[in-house]
Amino acid sequence: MNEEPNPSRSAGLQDLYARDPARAEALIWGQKTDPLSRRGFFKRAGLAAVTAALGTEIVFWDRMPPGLIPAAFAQAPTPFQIPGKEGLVVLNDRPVNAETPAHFLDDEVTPAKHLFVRNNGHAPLPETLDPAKWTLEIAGEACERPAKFTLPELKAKFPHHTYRLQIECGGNGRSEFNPPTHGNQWTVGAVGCPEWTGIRLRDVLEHCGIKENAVYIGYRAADTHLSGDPDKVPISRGVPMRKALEDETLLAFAMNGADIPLQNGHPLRLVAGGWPASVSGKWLTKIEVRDRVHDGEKMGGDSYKMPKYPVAPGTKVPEEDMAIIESMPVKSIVTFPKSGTTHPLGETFACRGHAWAGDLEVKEVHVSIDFGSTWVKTDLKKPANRLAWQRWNAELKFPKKGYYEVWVRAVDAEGKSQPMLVPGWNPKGYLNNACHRIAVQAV
Ligand SMILES: Nc1nc2c(c(=O)[nH]1)N[C@H]1C(S)=C(S)[C@@H](COP(=O)(O)O)O[C@H]1N2
Ligand SMILES: [Mo]
Repeated sequence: MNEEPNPSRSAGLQDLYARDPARAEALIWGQKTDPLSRRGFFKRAGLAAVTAALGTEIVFWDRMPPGLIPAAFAQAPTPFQIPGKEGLVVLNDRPVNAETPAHFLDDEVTPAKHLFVRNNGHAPLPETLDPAKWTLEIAGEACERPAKFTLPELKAKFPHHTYRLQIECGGNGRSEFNPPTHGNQWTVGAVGCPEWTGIRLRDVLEHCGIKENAVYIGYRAADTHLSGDPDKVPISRGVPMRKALEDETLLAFAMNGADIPLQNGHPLRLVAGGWPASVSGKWLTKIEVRDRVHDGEKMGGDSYKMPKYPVAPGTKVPEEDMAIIESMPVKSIVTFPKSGTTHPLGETFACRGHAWAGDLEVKEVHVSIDFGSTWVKTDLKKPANRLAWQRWNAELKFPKKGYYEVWVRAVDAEGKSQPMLVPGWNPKGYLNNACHRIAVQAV
C-alpha cells in the first residue's frame, strides 16, 4: 500500500503508520480493520486515499464514528469489489458475503476469482496469515496425544492429496423461502467446486491418536467476532468422526494449484465436501477431537439445523425437534447459457451445467422446456472424484418462436430428485434445492 505522508495526521500517528499500519488504522477507526468490507476498504485505504477519492479534505476526520462510510460514497457508481474476486454479487460487506451468478460457475473447476465468500466474522488481517509460521493444534478430550504442528511440518510429514470438492452454503437458495427467513438472501450462487490440495485430516488425527470415545471433531479459526469481543468467536463447527475420517476430508493448503484466496481461508482450511460449507473451517488454527457432539459457535440453537418433521411456513420449532444438517440434498444448476439469452429458432440449443448430491453421486439429470410437463434426459458425466460436482450437457429444439424457461432437475443415486418448487419451509431457510431455471427467447 502506498501511504503518502498526510500532513493532517499528528506526527505520532504518522510514525505509528510507518511501523504498524493496521494498528494505526485501528486507532483511527476504533476497531480491528477488516480489509475487505467496504468500510474496511476505506479503513485500509487510509485517510489519504479516502480524501483523494472525495477530492476534498475531511475536515473533522478525527471525529468520524468508527466504520462510517462517507455519505458521498453511498451512491458509489462502481460497485464494491472484493480484491481477487470477479463478477460476484456482494450481499453484505460486514461480514463479507458474496455469491456467484450462475453463468460464472460454468467452469468444471471453479476458478478462485469466482468462488463465493461467506464470512461470519472479520477475516484475519492478511499480514497475520504467514504460511511459514502458521500452526495447527490437534487437541480435545478424545485426542490421545495432543500436538501442535507448523504448516511446513504438516506438509512435510503427511502425504498430499488433490480432490475436486464441492462446497455449498447450507443457506444457498434462502431468498426463495416465504415467509422470508433471517440470514443472507442467497439466490443460487453460494456454491463452487474448486480443486483442493492438502493432507488428510484422518492421517493427522491417527498420528495423534483417536480415543475410543471420540464422536465428533470441531474446528477453531483465526477470524474474529463482528462485535470485536475477543472472547467470542464467529463460528466453530464440526463433523461426526465418520465424515472427519473420510479419504476426501482435507486440511487444504492449496486451491487450484495456488494459495487458497485470502477470503476463502488461506493458508489452511478444512474441506469436507458435500456437507454444508459451514463445516469447512477457514483460517484453521485448531482441531478438537470431541467426546460429544461439538458445541462450538453455530452448532446450537437452530443454526444449520432442520426440523425433524415437515412444518407449516412460519412455524416456531422447539430446539429438541431440530436436527443438525449433514449431507446436502441433490441439486443442479444451468451455467450456460446465461439466463435471458435469445436463440435462433432453427438452431440446436446447447445448454449445460453441474449437478451434485452431498455425499452421493448424481444418477440422472433432466431438463424441461415446458415448465416441467415433459423432461429430456441429459448427458451426465461421472464425477472427477467422489464429492465433485458432475457436468451435464443437453441439446434441445424449440418448437416455435417465443419465451421459454429451461428447467433442470437432478436425481441422486438413491432415486431422490429435486423438487420443482421450493421445498419444506424451515426456520433458518436452509436446503432450498428447488430446480434452477433460465429464461430463453427463441427468435
Ligand atoms: N473460520 C471460518 N470458517 C468458515 C466460515 C467463517 O465465517 N469462518 N464460514 C463458513 C461458512 S458458513 C461457509 S458457507 C463457508 C464458505 O466458504 P468460502 O467463503 O470459501 O466460499 O466457509 C465456512 N467456514
Ligand atoms: Mo454457510
